[in-house]
Amino acid sequence: MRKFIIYFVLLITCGFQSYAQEVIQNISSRKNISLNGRWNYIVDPYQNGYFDYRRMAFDESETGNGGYYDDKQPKDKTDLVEYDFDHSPSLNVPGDWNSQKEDLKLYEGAVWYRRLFNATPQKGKKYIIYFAAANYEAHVYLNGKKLGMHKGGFTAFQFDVTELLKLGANSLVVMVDNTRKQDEVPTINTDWWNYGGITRDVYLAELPDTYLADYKIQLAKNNLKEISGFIQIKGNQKEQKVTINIPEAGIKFNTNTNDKGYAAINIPVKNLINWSPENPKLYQVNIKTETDAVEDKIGFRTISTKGKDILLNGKSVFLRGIAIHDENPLIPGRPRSEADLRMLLTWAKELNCNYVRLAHYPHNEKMMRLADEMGLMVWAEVPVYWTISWENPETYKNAAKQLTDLIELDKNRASVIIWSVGNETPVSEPRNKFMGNLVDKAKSLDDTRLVAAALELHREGNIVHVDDVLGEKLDIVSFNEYAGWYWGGTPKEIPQYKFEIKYPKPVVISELGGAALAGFHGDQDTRWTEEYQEALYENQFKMLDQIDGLRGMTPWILVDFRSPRRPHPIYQNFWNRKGLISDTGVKKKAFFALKSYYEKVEKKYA
Ligand code: GCB
Repeated sequence: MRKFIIYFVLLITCGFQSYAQEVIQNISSRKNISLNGRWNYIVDPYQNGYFDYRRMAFDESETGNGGYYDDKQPKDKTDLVEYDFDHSPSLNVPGDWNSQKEDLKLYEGAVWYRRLFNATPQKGKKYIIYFAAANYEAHVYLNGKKLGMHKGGFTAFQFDVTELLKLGANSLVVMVDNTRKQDEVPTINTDWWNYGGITRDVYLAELPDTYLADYKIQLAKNNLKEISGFIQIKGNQKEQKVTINIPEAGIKFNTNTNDKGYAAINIPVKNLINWSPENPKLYQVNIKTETDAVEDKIGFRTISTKGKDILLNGKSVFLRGIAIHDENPLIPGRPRSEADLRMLLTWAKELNCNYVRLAHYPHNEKMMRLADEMGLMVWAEVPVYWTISWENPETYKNAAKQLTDLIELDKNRASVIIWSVGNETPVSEPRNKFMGNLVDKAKSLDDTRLVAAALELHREGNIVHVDDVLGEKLDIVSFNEYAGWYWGGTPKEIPQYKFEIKYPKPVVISELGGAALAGFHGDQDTRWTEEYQEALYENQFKMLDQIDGLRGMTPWILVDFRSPRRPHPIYQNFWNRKGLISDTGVKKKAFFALKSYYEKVEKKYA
């Protein structure tokens, strides 16, 4: 009897806590229909649609029924139903709710989304529903049945719906909850807007029953002469012949997957044109199995460090970067289309950048593809930000999962050269362990890229020390440094500071900067003026040029962005004004200061 109870408890807890599966590689190239568009929604601050009046979750009840996901209409005139998706207002997907409805601008909590769609499922096919991101926690239901849940506001997730998909009308319901919580990743305190909702694309994809689930096709570590990686097939027919064809490079490679559906790939290559910002060459790559076929566009490059140098394809480079949030200031809100993303990267190119820091969380898969295409190297990051719950094992698991998902999804993008495991995390024993484990995790998942974190520094007089123990494990030294803004006096006082950096590695400064309200002018000592910000940049360059290992930087930040931490009614109005471009797209003076500095650096490294 006891055994039975334990079994039953296990069954229900596992059943109800079913998490999303790992996502397939390259969703947009599969046969799919888009589930973007207008979704009806119900705002649910008390989570009435999820819990009954005793606060028991409906989807954990005996029948699993009772929540808004049933998407019910009254059966007859006597029937009581207290919600109605059909007559509820709608939101655009992709898109956060805050920027679409004035009354949701500051809303944090649960919102129910519903999308009706038609399907014609075929026998012998597999169907998945794929969300490119929903912030923060998503509970997903198809035709009244729970598919599972996902945590993490910036990573993709999917569910197999082969069994539940109906011929004709289907109802897809998602409860998205963006409540901030101390033990989550990120935690309650950040410096960006907590945009909620289904913020990225949603797809229904049709796959063959046995399908190409994943692949990695990249140059081997430090080796311009070999493509290495793997193919992973899922389904019943695991042992298959596989062909990888890269026509333009004259490559046709045949192999077989084993009984686990796996094949390692090692392809010797000659005369490949290597991907670089100057020549962002992408090759058409066709992968064919006996049951499936996928096409991709992939660039080939190596990235490594040697002493204080960063080597791209074996050649020393300087990372002329800028930091970017996943926000279009002109909405303002989360980007809704590829054009929004392209606008941000076009600004970075105008600044003469060859590199961007996509802060502080995983950005859209499409952003990485655009960076590939436009020739921008990328620092990609997870939202391990400030004061995470270092001692909670669940928090670590969550952070490690988000890091894994980021690396798995974007591993074929040549643009991505750095995985960052976190930002400005205060040194302590539990933090060192947590962050150290994340570094090991990143390295175990991908040994071909660099691993970094934005560290903190401390000062003694005019000496700035960078000696965080985590630096030992990282490939480059990166830190956020706010001389002239949070410390260090006015801009002209900046050059007196000298750096003592413990590690003989390349230094890539992850943040520096100060704020200015576009159009506000004055002298160089007056805060918030464009002149102050410009002088801050000019004097930073004087100071930073003294660091002999300086190999790059990503000043904070490309564009002004919304933040609840920035209430000043005249200068901020809930915007962080450290952008080089204003919220209306106007370039501030500092934009041109950085641009001309980068022009000089570019010549030096040409
Ligand atoms: C930082 C944070 C960044 C903030 C920035 C600021 O160090 O990493 O997220 O927005 O400072 O403006 O204070």
